[in-house]
Amino acid sequence: MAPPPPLTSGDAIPDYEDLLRRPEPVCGTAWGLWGRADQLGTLNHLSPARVLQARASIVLGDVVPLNLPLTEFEPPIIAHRGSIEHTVFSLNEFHRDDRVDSFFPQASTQIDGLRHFGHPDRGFYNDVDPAHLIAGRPELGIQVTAQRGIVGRGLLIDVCAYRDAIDRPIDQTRNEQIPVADLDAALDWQGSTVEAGDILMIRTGWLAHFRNSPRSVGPLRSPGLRQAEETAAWLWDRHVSVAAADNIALEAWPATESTLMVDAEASGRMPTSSHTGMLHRILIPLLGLTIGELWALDELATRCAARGRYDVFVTAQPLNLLGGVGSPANALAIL
Ligand code: UVW
Repeated sequence: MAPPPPLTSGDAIPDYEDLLRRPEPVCGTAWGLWGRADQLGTLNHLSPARVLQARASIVLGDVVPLNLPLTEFEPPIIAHRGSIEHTVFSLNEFHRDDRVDSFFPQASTQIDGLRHFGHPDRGFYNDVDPAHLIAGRPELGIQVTAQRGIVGRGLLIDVCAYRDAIDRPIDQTRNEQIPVADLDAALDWQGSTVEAGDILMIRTGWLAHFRNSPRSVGPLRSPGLRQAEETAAWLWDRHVSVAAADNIALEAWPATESTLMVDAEASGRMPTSSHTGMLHRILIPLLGLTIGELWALDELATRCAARGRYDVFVTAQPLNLLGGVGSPANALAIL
């Protein structure tokens, strides 16, 4: 069956239930909605009109960087990511240059591009051939995001402060699943509404907890979004352009409480792994959602609470690395 024509401006974006009613091979996906060759996914929500509207979120002119140091996690929190080796050298006494080796772009505050995850049953965003997802090729590379730039209205959802306020603090020591009902309740509590195109920043409080606790020897755990289709639907139906959080994986980590299954693993065709049950597998490849992890949101939360509003102007500029998978976020909020 021929895929449906791409959306034109003025077309309504189908809601998540409509995506589930799309015909195969695009059932449950956003593939083709913005064209068969689209590489931006939900970043398409960041229209020039929305960037202009986002100016209304700048009230004070204060700038709050949202990035941890590149060397924040030493030793690395994810075992397959190493530590930066930074060398400063000079050609003469009055010159300095430098070099970074062993650089893992997702080792600290990061943006995950659309190459990062495929869905084991469905594939990568817009059915891009996985054989093309290699260094030096452009398909779904982070350079697409870099060349577009992420600019728009940001909205902090301080679910940590909300849960503290209702005397039901998030358990930072385990992979507590945060349901969308808590996001809605936090939004009500702080007096905010998600607008189409928002760059969502969800503060779980995990980062502050991790930075203030002695490094434990047990498995790494953090609270985060619940691994459920309901979470994907919530983000999609609000036309969120980017979903970022101050935790390890945006979603709860590890995904051991997940109910999400894929046929490839259920049938034994693919072994289970630490990716089993991850919400990443829906958000990135099926919906084309760019996600952010380990964003430094504590200072922003303090400023937003003092200002009495949680919408800000956000820019994020990933590295223009051809074929890159992820990147330091280089994100700023302007209040
Ligand atoms: C984890 O591996 C926990 O997440 P990501 O690869 O998106 O950083």
